[in-house]
Amino acid sequence: MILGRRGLIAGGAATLLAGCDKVIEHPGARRILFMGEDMHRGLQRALVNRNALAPEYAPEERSPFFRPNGTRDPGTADYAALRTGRFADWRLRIDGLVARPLALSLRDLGAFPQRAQITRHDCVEGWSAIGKWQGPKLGDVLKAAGVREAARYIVFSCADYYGGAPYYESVDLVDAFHPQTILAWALNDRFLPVMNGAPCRLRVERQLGYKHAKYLMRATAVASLAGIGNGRGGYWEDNVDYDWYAGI
Ligand SMILES: Nc1nc2c(c(=O)[nH]1)N[C@H]1C(S)=C(S)[C@@H](COP(=O)(O)O)O[C@H]1N2
Ligand SMILES: [Mo]
Repeated sequence: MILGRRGLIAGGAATLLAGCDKVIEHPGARRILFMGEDMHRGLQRALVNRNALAPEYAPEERSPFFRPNGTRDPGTADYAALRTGRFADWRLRIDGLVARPLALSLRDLGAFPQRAQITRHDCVEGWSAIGKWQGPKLGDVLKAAGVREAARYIVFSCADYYGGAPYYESVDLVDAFHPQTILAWALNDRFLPVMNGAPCRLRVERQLGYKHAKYLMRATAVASLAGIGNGRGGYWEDNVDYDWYAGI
């Protein structure tokens, strides 16, 4: 990076700045970056754009059935036990580069301010579905955990294995703190069905479907994706060469 992160945008939220190397990797942002005097303003605009909201829909636009894709049931003994207990013993661990590691129950997630949003899910395989999701903002949960300065990404570990490898995903802090990025525990005003990721899945509405990790077990703040899986930031990124940044 050319400028000091701190000097870049006066008063800019650390949450925005933290994702900024990744923004610069975007070809458009790179072009803006080298436009000399406009550099500062251009970068600011690039960051602001990443915080634009995904479209939201009316209740009657919801799909009658939110079709599942990928894993429909993790099928492990651990998951079966959690499911049998109606997820009372499930905890979402928030750890890594945080000041206060957390282990959150569904009740804990419900105690955060809630956000509900009716959005369209777009899968790379060429289908989409509209549903209403509810849960706390990931950003609020991360603030409660106290994400450290050095953190650049949040890595989500899931309960399921896909083709033998654990499903995982990651986002940078721009997406992590996006107002529509939530830890959803409800779909269409009911607890998540198992096929859609019970008890909790990520909704990261500016990204394609495979980034929306289901069956969440753990969210880890890290400085680098190296050494996690094959180091490319997610199951599909590692195995099928999907883009890490799947912005829509
Ligand atoms: N843990 C986990 N998360 C996952 C998947 C998966 O197989 N396992 N599939 C992904 C893909 S490709 C899509 S399109 C969506 C599907 O979400 P849905 O099953 O609620 O339709 O979940 C994503 N998240
Ligand atoms: Mo997908």
